[in-house]
Amino acid sequence: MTGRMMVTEAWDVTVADESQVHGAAAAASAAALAAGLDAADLATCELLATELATNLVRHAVGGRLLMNVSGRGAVQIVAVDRGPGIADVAASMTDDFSTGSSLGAGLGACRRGAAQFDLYSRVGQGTVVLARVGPAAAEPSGLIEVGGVITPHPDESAVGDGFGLAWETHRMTVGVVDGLGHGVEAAEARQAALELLEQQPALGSAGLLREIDEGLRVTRGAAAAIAQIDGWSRQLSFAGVGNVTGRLFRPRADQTLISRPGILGAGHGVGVAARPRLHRLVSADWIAPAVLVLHTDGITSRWDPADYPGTDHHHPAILAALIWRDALRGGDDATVVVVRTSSRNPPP
Ligand SMILES: [Mn+2]
Repeated sequence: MTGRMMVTEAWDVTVADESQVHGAAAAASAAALAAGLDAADLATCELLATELATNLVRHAVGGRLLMNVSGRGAVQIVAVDRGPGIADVAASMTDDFSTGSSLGAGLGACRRGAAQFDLYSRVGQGTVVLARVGPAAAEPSGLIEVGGVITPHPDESAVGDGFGLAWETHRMTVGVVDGLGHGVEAAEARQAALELLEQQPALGSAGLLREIDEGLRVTRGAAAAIAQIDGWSRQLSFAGVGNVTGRLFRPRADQTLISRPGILGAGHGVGVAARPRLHRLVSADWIAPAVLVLHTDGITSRWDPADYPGTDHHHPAILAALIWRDALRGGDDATVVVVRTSSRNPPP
């Protein structure tokens, strides 16, 4: 099984009162159009956004609706809040659990409408609801699971961050890119980097960074980190330049993966002697259970996966959204991607 996926378009809608529900639905409809969804799926996106936004107003203390276009044919909608949480998740999914609104179709209807649906809640700490819509809503399955969230700089509609996946039978390549600055020119640099990853994932982490460094010379430049996991040798290789952070969590072997300082594509003036250092790789064993978190500098380092018990039984984008919620710096594009060994199919 091989595939490619690129996540580059994003909306971040604050929902604090009823008047903002309409804006959430409008953003969902824009995301559906950008993903090329058909009329039925577009209507589902609007319904989900309306329902989830209404829930944020009625049951939380407000929150945010994050929407991403996951390549052609898929929209991801994530509602995050720091509200009271849901004490009885199973009861909240039944149809007679009303949002108290004539508009509210209920979380049960959301689950039925979405191609993928997940909900994580802790009493006193808040809730994350994930819904994915569209014919391409399923991610690569198998031994490696990936999920993430991206949000734009608050003053921009173009997103300077992005992430891309390329997978073959035994190998998963994940790239997280932060185009320098923000806005349209940052988005151009990010796009150029992700297209290179899409075209030649077989190059490996260091080789891809070298290609991206070369290819981005005509752009403003970017920070990027590439992680490649070989499921046969159970090895992770990581290479990064600039402020994209990698943290690997394994039992008794947590590790921060260090990116080199610098800007990809800005190497015109850099001496030849400095270039080979780009190739530097970090290698680590990839043995279940392992969780790799990659994030751009729109996210601080002030988060700890121990604060989110039980997320390993949920979609990986749930953990990404929790980290986003609690460590967002603000005033920049932001990306969190979670890559992990499958909790459903542990390797023998
Ligand atoms: Mn940034």
